[in-house]
Amino acid sequence: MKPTIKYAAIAILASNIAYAEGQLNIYNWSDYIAEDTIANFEAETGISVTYDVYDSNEVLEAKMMAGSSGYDLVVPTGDFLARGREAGVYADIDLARLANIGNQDRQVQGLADAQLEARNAGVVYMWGTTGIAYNVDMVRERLGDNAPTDSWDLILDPANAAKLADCGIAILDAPTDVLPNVVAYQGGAGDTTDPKLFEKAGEVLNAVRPHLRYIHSSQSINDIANGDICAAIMWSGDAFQAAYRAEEANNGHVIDYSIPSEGTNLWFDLMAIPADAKNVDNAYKFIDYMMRADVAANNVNYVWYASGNQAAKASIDPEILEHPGIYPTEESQKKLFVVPVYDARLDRVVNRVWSRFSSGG
Ligand code: N2P
Repeated sequence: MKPTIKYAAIAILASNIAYAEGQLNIYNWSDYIAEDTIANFEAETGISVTYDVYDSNEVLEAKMMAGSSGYDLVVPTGDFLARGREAGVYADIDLARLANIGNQDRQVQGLADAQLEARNAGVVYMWGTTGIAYNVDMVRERLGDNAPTDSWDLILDPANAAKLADCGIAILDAPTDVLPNVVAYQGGAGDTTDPKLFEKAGEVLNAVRPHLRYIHSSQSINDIANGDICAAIMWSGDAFQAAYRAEEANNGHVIDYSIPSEGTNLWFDLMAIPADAKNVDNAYKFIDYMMRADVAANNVNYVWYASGNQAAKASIDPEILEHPGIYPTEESQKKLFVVPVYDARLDRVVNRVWSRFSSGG
């Protein structure tokens, strides 16, 4: 008997069955899906998935604008999807092909559709806020019991930033998630399109630049969980993933997240199909699979972001559903704004202000 040959034959047979339905190339945010989702989808559909990740809308946008990315399914934030659509790099979604579309949270999908001025641009995967993640004890040690942990002051006031510099501050490398909030911090409207307010926001950031450890959009999850940084401008779910990792590691670090009282942006990430996607049928199958209530709930329970799926709520961990940092209270909702789609002129200002800041002020 030659067991190895027998096993090899089984393996070949299995792989033929498993991948008989072709390929699907996905490009999604890092730390944004449950560990078993892709394997479950492959096992159930026989589609072979290549799954790559990014941590920046700008990186995704550059790939989409260049074309021939090879991706069939991507997950841009609403304002970036809108700009991509203007440039013709995304296909409309044929909602009639999605059996599970009725599971979507209509209110959330409606807000995203309003931002995009379209009903068929994409399907909201997750949504969230941009806020402040902080190490409760490290911040208290340096700024006292009345540390302004519920205000952008914690990081944007240079006096506070100077005191936190030794334990480490990080800011997202995401101009359209950070600059509008600096505008709001200065008393302006977060959904402004006035270039002058962005120039001023850049000055506020430049003033705290010397006190920052780094500007990066995914490194801070592990760093704050491990106590290597103590305060960060972060996206909601990433902050809770960090809190969870610290808890799991039992390392003594307690991480919390706040939606600043001055307000913050509410964003939506949507599943979308590039105009030049090759495996369009499989992209639809994937979107529909992700909209299944059980699949959507499993993802939320892992990534701690709010879901675009209403039907999933019955199976989402109550700790997540009831958490004001994940599903904002009515009170804090009043202070939330959606970033409008910037035109080319404002986009240039934003990029200039940001590169001055990120390259050192
Ligand atoms: C996931 C980050 C997604 C939020 N790590 C950005 N909109």
